[in-house]
Amino acid sequence: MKTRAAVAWSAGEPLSIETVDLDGPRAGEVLVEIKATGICHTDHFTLSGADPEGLFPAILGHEGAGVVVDVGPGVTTLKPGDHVIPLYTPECRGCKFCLSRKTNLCQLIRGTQGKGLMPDGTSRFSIGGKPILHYMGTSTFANHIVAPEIALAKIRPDAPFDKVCYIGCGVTTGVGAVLFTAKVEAGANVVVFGLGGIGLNVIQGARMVGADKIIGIDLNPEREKMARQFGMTHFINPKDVDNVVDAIVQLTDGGADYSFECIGNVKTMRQALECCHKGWGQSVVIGVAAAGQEIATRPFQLVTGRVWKGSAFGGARGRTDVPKIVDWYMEGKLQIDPLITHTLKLEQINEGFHLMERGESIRSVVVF
Ligand code: NAD
Ligand code: AHE
Ligand code: ZN
Repeated sequence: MKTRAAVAWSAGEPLSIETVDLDGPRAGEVLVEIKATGICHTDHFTLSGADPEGLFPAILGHEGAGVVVDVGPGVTTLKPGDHVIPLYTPECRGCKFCLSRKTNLCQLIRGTQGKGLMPDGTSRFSIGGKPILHYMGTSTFANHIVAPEIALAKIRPDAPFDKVCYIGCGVTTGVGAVLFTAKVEAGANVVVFGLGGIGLNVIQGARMVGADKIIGIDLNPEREKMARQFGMTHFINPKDVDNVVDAIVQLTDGGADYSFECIGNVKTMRQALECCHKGWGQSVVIGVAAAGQEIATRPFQLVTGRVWKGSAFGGARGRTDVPKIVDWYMEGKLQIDPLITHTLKLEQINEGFHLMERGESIRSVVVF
C-alpha cells in the first residue's frame, strides 16, 4: 500500500513529506494506522546526527497511537480495530530480560530494531524500490506502519489518540522513572534537571507518590509556571545561583533523596548525582547524551553512598503498564492536555522541531 510519511533523508536536513510504499504485515507483524504522534527530543537528537545509532534514510517518530488495520499470520493478541500504542521497548515476556523481572529492556528484537529493520532483517518501507529504514521499531512519523505484535500495547478504545500518543514515550518515561525505576516514597525530596516534555512528567510522578520538596532546575524561566502547576515546589535557574549543587544541598538539608536528569547533558548528569544526599541519595539518568560523551564524578561520591542509575522508557513493561497509564489519564489521575502545547499537521512537522529548539513547546503533536 501507499502511505504518507515525513522522511529523514540525511542527518541535519529538514524532514520531507513523501508518499511511501509500505509492504503488508508478515508473520507476527501488525499493520497500524497511526492517528497521532508526539515529537520527542530523542527524534531531534537522532535527526541532528548526534545519535551513534542514527541511520538514514529513515522514518523517525516513536510517540504514537493508532488503530490496527490488519494482522499477519500467527498474531493472536490483536485484531483489526484495536487501538494501540507502538512500543520502542517491546515486551515479549519470554526472553531472558523479560523473564528476569529485573528490567523492562526486552531484547528479543533489539538487534534488528537498532539497525532500522524488522525482526526478519528487512524493511517494510520503500520509495521507488529503495528501502527506507524504520526507527526505534516504531516510525510514527508515518501514517501507516508495520510493527511486531510484541511492540504494540492494546489500549482502551475511548482514549483520545492526540493525547495518549504522549504515553508512547514522554509520560511513561517521566512518571515511570519515579514509580518503577526509583520507586520514590512519600515524603522524599526530589530534584528534576530539565523541565521539558520528560521532566514535567517526572514532576507529576513525584507529586503522585507524595514527595515532599520537588525542586525543578531549568535555564528557561518560562518553564517555572507549568512546572508549578504540575507539583514543583521550588525552582532554581542555574543562571541565578553561584553553584547549583550547593543551592540544592542547602534547600534539602544535605541533599536530594532522588534526582532525575532529563536534559541529556553530561555536566548536569554530574550535578544531579552530586546534589544527592550522602549515604542514600539516588540519581536517575534519563537524558540521552550525544555520541562520544562520557559522564564523570569523583568515585568518592559513590563510595559515600550515592547511587547512579539509568532509566529507559521509565522502566515500564510496555504491554503490561502502558494500558494502565492510559487508564490513569482517562480517570484523571494524571494530566496530559496542558503539556501538549501545539497540535500540527504532518506538513508542519518541521515547525514542531523548531518550536522545541526555541524552547517554545513542551510537546508538539502531529495529527494525521
Ligand atoms: P525538552 O527539550 O522538552 O526538555 C529539555 C529541557 O532541558 C528544556 O526545558 C531546556 O530548557 C532544559 N535545559 C537544557 N539545557 C539545560 C541546562 N544546561 N541546565 C538546565 N536546563 C537545561 O526534551 P525532552 O523531550 O524532555 O527530553 C529530555 C531528554 O530525555 C532528552 O535527552 C531525550 O533524548 C531524553 N529522553 C530519554 C528517554 C529515556 O527513555 N531514557 C525517553 C525520552 C526522552
Ligand atoms: N541510540 C542511542 C541511545 C538512545 C536511547 O538511550 N534511547 C532510549 C529511549 S529515548 C526515547 O526518547 C532507550 O530506550 N534506550 C534503551 C535502548 O535499548 O535503546 C545511543 O546512544 O546509541
Ligand atoms: Zn522519546
